[in-house]
Amino acid sequence: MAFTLYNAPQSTCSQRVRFVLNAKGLPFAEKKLDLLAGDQLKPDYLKLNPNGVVPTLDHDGNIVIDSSVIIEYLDEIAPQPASFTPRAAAERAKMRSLMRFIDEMPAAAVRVPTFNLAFLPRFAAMSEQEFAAFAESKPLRKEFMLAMGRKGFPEKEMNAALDRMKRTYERMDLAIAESGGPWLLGKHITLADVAVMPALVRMADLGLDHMWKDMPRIVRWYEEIRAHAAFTPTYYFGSLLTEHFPHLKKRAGQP
Ligand SMILES: N[C@@H](CCC(=O)N[C@@H](CS)C(=O)NCC(=O)O)C(=O)O
Repeated sequence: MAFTLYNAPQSTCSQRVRFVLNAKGLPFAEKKLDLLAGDQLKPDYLKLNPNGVVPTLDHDGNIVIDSSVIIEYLDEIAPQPASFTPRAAAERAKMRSLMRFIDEMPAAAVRVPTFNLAFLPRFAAMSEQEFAAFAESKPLRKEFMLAMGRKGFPEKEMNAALDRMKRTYERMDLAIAESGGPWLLGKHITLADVAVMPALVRMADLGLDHMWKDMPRIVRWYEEIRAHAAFTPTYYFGSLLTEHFPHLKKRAGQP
């Protein structure tokens, strides 16, 4: 089996896929796209992924797009040594409904503080025309870019995104309490844990992890996932925004 992953080091959606590949010990070639330079919008890449986003997985010529779909695909084709999907249908349903929630809530919400706190200086340097053309070129994210504009999302939008993150932690806390933890669905890590992981890592990277500091079940969950053998190879140097943008280090409490 040969895998090529088109992705970006700092992309949260890519990090989900790298985690599962690493956890399963599946070797993969990595094609790194520069998202700020627009590699994801080049015609050859759009033929693979018409959404113009990463990640895209090429498995022996089968092209699979969308990180949630890719991690389910990987778990189906390589269920050993470690399966990330519960055996019982009712538990699988719980996992999938959490994954839908995660894609709709934190995966989307985390983009607002990410863009406002990390990427904005790049966009602010563009002319109005350059920025409009840049937004126009994005098949999936045109409206998002236009809503943000060169000045960033307004405070109301930022607060709403942070509130959606707060509701995510509450949902995670409830799931862990119900399942007995330490993972969302109990004793075994599942794709739902992998799906939400990059959003929490991103919030910590942006210096916003105080939001769950008084939630011991989440603190423990976060420690467990950081201690997983797949975590370090997934978050190689360049995967965190603080490693790209020095102005974020202070926010994240780093020297
Ligand atoms: N639902 C998609 C979303 C993918 C996505 O939004 N990828 C971001 C990086 S995390 C991207 O490629 N952004 C490039 C852009 O907005 O132009 C997935 O999970 O794969």
